[in-house]
Amino acid sequence: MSAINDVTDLANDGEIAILTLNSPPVNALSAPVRDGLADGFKKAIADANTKAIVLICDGKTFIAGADISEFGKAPKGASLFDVQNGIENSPKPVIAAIHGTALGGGLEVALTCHYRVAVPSARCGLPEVNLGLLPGAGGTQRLPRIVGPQKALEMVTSGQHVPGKQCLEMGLVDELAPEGKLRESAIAFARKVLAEKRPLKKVRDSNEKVEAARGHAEIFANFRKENARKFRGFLAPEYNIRCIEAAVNEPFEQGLKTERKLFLELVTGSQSAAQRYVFFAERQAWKIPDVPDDTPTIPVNKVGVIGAGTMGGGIAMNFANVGLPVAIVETKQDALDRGLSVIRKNYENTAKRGRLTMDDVEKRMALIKGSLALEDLADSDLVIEAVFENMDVKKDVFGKLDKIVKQGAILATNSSALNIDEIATATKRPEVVIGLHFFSPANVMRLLEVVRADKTSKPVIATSMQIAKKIGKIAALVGVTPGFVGNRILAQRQREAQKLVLEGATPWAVDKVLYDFGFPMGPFAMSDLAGLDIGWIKEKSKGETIRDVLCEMDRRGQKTGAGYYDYDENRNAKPSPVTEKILADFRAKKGINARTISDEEILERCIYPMINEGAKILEEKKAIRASDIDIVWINGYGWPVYRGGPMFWADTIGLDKVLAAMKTFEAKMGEAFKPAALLEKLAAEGKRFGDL
Ligand code: T1G
Repeated sequence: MSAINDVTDLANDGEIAILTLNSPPVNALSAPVRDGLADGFKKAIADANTKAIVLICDGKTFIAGADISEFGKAPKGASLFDVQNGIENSPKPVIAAIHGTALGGGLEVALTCHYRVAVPSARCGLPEVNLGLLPGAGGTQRLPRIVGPQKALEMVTSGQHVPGKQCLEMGLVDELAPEGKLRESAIAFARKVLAEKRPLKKVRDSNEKVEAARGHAEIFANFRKENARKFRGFLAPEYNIRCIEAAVNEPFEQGLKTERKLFLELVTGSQSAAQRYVFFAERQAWKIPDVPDDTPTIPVNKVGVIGAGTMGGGIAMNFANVGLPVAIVETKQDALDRGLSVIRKNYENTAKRGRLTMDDVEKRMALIKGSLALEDLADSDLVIEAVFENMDVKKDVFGKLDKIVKQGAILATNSSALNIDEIATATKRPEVVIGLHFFSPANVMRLLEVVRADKTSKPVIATSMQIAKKIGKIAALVGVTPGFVGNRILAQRQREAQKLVLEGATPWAVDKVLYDFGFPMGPFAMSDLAGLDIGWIKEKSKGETIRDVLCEMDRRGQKTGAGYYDYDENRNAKPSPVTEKILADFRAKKGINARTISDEEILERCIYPMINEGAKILEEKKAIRASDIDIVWINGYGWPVYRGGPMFWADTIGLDKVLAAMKTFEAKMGEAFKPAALLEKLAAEGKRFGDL
């Protein structure tokens, strides 16, 4: 065994050279790794005793792509293309031995090897699109030559990680090795290649599948049409499609040039910068400065959920999905039956879409036990309360749990806004009380706001973050403040959206500005979807707000066929002359002269107060870092990921610009636009939230 450099070793097993990478955490193609590969292959190829070469990685995974942290920096070390050409043009067979994840540049390197062997648990993919990019090292030209253009389109625009067995079926790998026996299997395979004098298979030369698709432009037209809604606002998916088109319509080298040109456009663009920021922000969010990784955690093997409504049911599914038994408690049998049947229906729908088997459905339902007695939660390690959003109701439940549930268990509330410190006062063990704020539908939405109360212990925080990761959530630790981070910031946007409509804008004009900005829908369409009568009490309604008037007229949203919008039988929304009349009457009653409001003012008044509130949240230390606020808004409130989140976006447009506009609005509209001290300070110092 000889060290090529700090991250690369070269050894021989007889006539087989084994080049091993060891660059934790994920053997990313950093400069040292590229140098190691370049020198290692040169040495092995030059060694007369070596007849074939196996490329393998130590650690948890094969190469998981280019080193994302190097993007935007001056290139150093060997170029990836030179490394790949060195491998592909090797006069000796090169076999890639894949475990963990061969992703992005990692799979692209493997695709320049002549053969690939993988363990079944391995997964291969080109997920660059999730970083606002495309596979820029030949992946868009080589992948369709193996799996065909259609499958290549699906893989590069979804970023899916394809399991080993499927990779074998698609021809992405040539053989599966038994788990734990990858190295010896790859060496044996290399010997087989030599013994059977198999050719040096270059993927670039296998053109059958791309030639077969030549002249079938409908492949791409249909794909674009089928995915138009999903790809809306993103640049990268379209650029990936163009590269696969080039693979079909252009010779390999020309296709590589097209890929390079489009890659450079994306990597220097704002969308990829935002999505790369989000990649690291999602990983930063797990790190809590005063709760180190070695903080002891509480074993959670049994979960209790109180309330089998929409939230309670969804929450329970998260735990059953990862094999944890859940007891779900309701007050009445019919409510319990209804809750359990909704859970079963959700699972059965997922099975109908082929993402679960009926056996999976039964296994998960078997893990969810219904109950009418809180006492059945006595032995739970974690109890999550999801009852009606009322402080007295919650304190009553926590008081009861305090008497029933075993010591050491975590008592969590799914409150979306209430003061967790106050809820904790209903118990004698506030140190185990924490907020676990799920988002509806709780079994689908990725975000979990973990709300740390004053007395919440570090083991409870560490355990809650760990559980969040286990159930596949993106968690952000936030402090106790009304509405926590997400809803507190949302309130700013909702307030301004309502005011803009009073001043003369139409609900659909406001919605269009935010929809075009990249949100899945605007605030008024969102309200119609959720129902305008949430928290509305008919007896107390006095027509004081637009919503009151709409609800009094039984325009309660999609469910009544009308709200702010009118809806057809397929729930398609269209602007409503009735709502326009209601608005005009309402303004007249309030003595408001409607004015024309520009899209720019609508956007600034809806977004800038959100950024300002984010700054206040940071000032008050209710969020650890600005990127956590971005993670909350991207994963819980539909902020377009290619804009990086409100705080990142503010940094891209310039805090001085946000501050200036806030001051202008403050002068005209008062205190609501008073700039946060932190915003003033950073703008004055020419700094960004990202510098904090
Ligand atoms: N570059 C740099 N750092 C990376 C990295 C990468 N590609 N992948 C992971 N890390 C860091 C990550 O920040 C974290 O650091 C640690 O590794 C563990 O990651 C030319 C242009 C491989 C499935 O998109 O999907 O190739 O927080 O917490 O959950 O065409 O990481 O510990 O300091 O996510 O076990 C394409 C990205 C790149 C794959 C492992 N590749 N990575 O998941 O660990 S672009 C990707 C992942 C490219 C070429 C193009 C996942 C993983 P820290 P982790 P995990």
